[in-house]
Amino acid sequence: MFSLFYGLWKYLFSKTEFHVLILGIDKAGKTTLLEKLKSLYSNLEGLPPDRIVPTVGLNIGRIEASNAKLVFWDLGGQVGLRTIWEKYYEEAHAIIYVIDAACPSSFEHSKSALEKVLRHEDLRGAPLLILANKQDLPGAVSVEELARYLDLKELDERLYMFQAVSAYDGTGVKFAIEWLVEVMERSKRTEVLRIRTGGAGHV
Ligand SMILES: Nc1nc2c(ncn2[C@@H]2O[C@H](COP(=O)(O)OP(=O)(O)OP(=O)(O)O)[C@@H](O)[C@H]2O)c(=O)[nH]1
Ligand SMILES: [Mg+2]
Repeated sequence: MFSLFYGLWKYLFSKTEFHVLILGIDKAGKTTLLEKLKSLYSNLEGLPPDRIVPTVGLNIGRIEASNAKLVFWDLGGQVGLRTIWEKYYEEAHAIIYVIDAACPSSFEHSKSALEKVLRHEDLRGAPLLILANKQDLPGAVSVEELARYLDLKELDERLYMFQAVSAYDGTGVKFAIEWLVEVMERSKRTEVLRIRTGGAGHV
């Protein structure tokens, strides 16, 4: 009887905590996305876009979505700041890679930065969500076009998805997060991190 109660209690109250890295080159829209996530999923009002400045350190956001606790780590995308990204790789369950879909001149740069991320050993098996951001702008390319352009070879057996979003108005964001939670819950990497930290519900 006790174990039944305990099982129920665990089911209701212990939610896995997932660490999600938000990466991408500068001005892709990472912090705007983080603030939108806070507005969409918590009763905190995220910062409005006109108050967001380029990120130098780290912004952290915590939300609950699809019955899971998510901790987002949003890092600065300027060239000189990207060496900091690696420090967070080992503990990340998944990666959100944000691309300014309305700025084709930045695609090459974005592609090479992403390829470097995907080659890193510490991110092996981490699910990848690639966001074609700024869909509210008239010149934004579709996910199909972006995927064709990126032509990624490093994906191996990684779970990944392209999704069109606007961090401004929130289009596509909830769908993308639902997918992310679902794949993190069944990814081998989550299991590996859980074993490494010796946690049951908490990773
Ligand atoms: N129209 C439009 N503009 C956006 C969107 N997302 C971000 N922006 C704008 O793009 C610019 C850069 O946004 P940030 O969120 O600061 O970009 P970032 O990726 O965090 O940049 P770093 O912190 O320098 O790495 C800002 O002027 C934002 O208002 C979007 O979905 N639509
Ligand atoms: Mg930023």
